[in-house]
Amino acid sequence: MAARWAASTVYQIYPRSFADANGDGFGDLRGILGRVDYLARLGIDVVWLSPIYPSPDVDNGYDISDYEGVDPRYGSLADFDELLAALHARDIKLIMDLVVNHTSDQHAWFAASRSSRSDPKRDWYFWRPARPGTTPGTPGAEPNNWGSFFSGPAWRFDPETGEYYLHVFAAQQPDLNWENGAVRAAIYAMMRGWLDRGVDGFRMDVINLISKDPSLPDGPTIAGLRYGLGVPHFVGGPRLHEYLAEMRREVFARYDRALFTVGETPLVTVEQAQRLCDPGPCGLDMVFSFDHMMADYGASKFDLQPLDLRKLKAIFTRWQEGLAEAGWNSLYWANHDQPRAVSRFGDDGAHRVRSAKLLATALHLQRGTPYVYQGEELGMTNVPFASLDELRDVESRNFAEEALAAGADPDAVLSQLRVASRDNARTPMHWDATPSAGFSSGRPWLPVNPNYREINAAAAEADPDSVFHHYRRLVALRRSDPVVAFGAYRELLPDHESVYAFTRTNGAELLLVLCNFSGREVRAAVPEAGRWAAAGIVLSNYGAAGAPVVEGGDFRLRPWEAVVLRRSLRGVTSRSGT
Ligand code: TEU
Repeated sequence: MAARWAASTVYQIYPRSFADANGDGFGDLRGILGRVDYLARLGIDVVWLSPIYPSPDVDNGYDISDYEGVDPRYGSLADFDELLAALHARDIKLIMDLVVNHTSDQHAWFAASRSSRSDPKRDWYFWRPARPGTTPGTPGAEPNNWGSFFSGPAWRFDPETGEYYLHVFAAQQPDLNWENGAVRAAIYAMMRGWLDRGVDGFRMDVINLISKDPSLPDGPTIAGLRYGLGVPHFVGGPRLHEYLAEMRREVFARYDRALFTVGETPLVTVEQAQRLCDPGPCGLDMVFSFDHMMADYGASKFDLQPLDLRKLKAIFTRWQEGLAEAGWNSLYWANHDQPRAVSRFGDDGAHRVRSAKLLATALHLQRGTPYVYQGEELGMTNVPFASLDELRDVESRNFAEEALAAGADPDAVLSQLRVASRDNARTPMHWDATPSAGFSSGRPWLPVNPNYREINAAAAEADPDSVFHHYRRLVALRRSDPVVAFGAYRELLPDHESVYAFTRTNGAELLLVLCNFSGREVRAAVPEAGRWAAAGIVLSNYGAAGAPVVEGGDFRLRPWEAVVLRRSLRGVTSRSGT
């Protein structure tokens, strides 16, 4: 079932940073509307729109105060309908971000819930008394020991009613209690509302966190960490599959058109992904795995280490093989929660263009559905933030606050965040070389990366050798070539420390993908190298310089070289048959 998106490519729009039509420095729906032809030229099939709902914006729209509306800063429902029609007219689907693990603390549901212990909506969220024997509201009195993903405890004390509520993300993002059937019914009704409006599906934010062990027990503690790990009690929780099966019955099954569903599933395992995508019970089309995003973690996500390619390759191969028969892979290097891919996994200096194309090739030639995050197709880079004050992201700011309070050196914290902050991906999209990169005629809400004069869409579209055109070719190739969409994956040379090599096979059609993840020339002992040397080039990031040479049975790959070669065994088979 998931394989129905095998030939599709998804493009993620982070609306506040995509295009600003009204000059308030903040991206909006009419801004996107003005860029739909750009999307059509890139050739993508599906747009995933990060949240556009009304929000107090503590977590950039992932704290929603009204699921049914459009935040006035983005425009109106009429603008939304116009955008949807414009995308559909170009054969592009639109999926919405569905953020239903939590709401904003400004949502009417939470306002009612916090108003009194006897309010009918009290149980829509997790309210608990202080730990027995403690003074409510003092450190250590929280109902359990869980830490929040965004620093500090996962509980906030509400003096009005004398209880705590649970928030696994920011304190302004209280977790919804999915145990309560009325909560679920309200969410399903809201989802049907958007589908009735014509949207084509959902990207489901942290959907594997919605079922919590209702006893909310303490989590394991880790030496050196102040809070316990709640994760074992709410990731892939006891009723997750039941809820998703119900959602399927109550929502998706009621529509007879193809709807696109992708679960964002931190810490998901291959086995869990198979189950979540099983067309029987849950039936998600695909999920986002996080394993490859953690390949370069040191002690934490703010302690990124130089990439060990062998580790990354082993992760890719485990997921490619693990979801070969059941489930389906979402392929991504980047999104609004990750630093820029070319800065993180490539070389954003001398080899920026070539390494950005290499990353694209290594990912888009895998089996699955690729996701392109806005600006990735231009090879946009991390941002040289000048001070901690320039950062807006709640996760980064909380991290900095906690680190500084613990005595960390501010310069060291800034260096960590320059590499790892989510704000790297959130600065405005670069459209052209005019002030503010053509994003806005006003003052952008987050500074524009100073390299926009060189790296921008207008320049990239005009240059046939740009990263943009490489992405365009990859998107088109996936659509036209069944071996890219469906072919079986087999990794070669798993122990090679800088070359990622794999084949894709569909019947008699074979592709070889070779990617040199280094700025050095390297040799790769690919089986049948001689045969491959005579094969046709499908795509390369060395353009007119042609295919890599084979010498003594080895491919010699140039710095950051990525090449895709094609052979057909059809002729070979018929010759040997005569
Ligand atoms: O992200 C969930 C998630 O697990 C992380 O990637 C998260 O961003 C964080 O970095 C964990 O340390 C989703 C959204 O994509 C993210 O933007 C939101 O902040 C989060 O959920 C809460 O809605």
